[in-house]
Amino acid sequence: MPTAPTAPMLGDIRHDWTCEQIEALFALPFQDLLFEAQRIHREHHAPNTVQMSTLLSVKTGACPEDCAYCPQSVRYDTGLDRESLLAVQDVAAAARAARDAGATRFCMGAAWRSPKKKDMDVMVAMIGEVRALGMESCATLGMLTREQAQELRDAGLDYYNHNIDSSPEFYERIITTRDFADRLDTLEAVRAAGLNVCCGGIVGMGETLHDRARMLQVLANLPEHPESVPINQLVAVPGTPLADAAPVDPFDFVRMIAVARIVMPASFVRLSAGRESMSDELQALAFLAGANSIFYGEKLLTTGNPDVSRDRDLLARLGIATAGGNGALHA
Ligand code: SAM
Ligand code: DTB
Ligand code: SF4
Repeated sequence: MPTAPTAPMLGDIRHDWTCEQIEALFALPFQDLLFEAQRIHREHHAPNTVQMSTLLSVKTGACPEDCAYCPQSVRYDTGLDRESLLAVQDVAAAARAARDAGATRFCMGAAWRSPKKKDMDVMVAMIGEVRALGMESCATLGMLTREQAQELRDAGLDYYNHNIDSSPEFYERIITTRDFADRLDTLEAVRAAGLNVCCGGIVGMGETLHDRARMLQVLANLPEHPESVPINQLVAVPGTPLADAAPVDPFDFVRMIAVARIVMPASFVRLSAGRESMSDELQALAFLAGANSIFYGEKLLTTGNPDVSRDRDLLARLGIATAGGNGALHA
């Protein structure tokens, strides 16, 4: 006998979120929202555990794109020295140091619109070095064709980071050199190659609450949820068009993490850029809201991140252990 359709429950893996439903989550009293987020977190993840990735900019500055938040765009004078692609052995040494410091994933970023053939050969070699250290590998190199995504996968790449950054509607106000559909095309190519997807965005660029809800709606309604969802707080860099953007209300930032946790229950939600300026208490709230991964190491790509000693101290004070993306616990 056919059973009557049941209403979806909070905590179900769904791909049919309406924007109104997501906005309703944002409108919950703060305590109710955090309670739901933490409850759902515990249904899908080991509590009191975070995964740590270390970033390295393997090619810095002089990017042809005009992303208004980014210190690496060639169009803004941010005082950044332009650097050519790093040598493979230097990247291998940085990955080894990151592993020895406790990171389980090494993420290589390049300020490209998309990689060229000769860049791909070097990236393949770098990925091989990271995998040989027993670490998970991640790269963020701009737009990829299906063939490039497959080449990276064949080289042993585990994750590809490519953020949608904001809502489709707000996107064109922060980037004019590519469009939202380009981002989705690359995400599709990454998925088709069998790579894990790391995709999120930025809070604090002047977007509305509706834009934040729309961004999460797009992510949650992808055919598969990204395995990793970085939520960045804008690092307002002097010289970029967003240098004077108004700071985000810390509780609104925590709400963003909590709603991401609820709409993508099984994904790792990464408390990403912006931690250097966050208090320990705010970071603790973000973990309570369901964040379970961080970038670890003194630098993000070009801007600062908390010192390793501060992070170790914070995690110890909160009783949080570190774990690999596969859930394997480390010391
Ligand atoms: N060029 C590639 C691309 O755009 O996909 C990869 C590197 S890019 C720096 C990776 C991501 O870093 C961006 O999509 C954005 O979400 C984040 N990001 C860049 N600058 C930032 C800033 N000032 N504050 C917060 N997040 C930032
Ligand atoms: C992501 O979402 N955040 C990271 C990573 N993916 C590549 C990058 C943050 C960059 C912050 C500005 C900078 O350091 O240049
Ligand atoms: Fe270039 Fe990426 Fe920065 Fe945009 S975010 S300017 S594509 S490095």
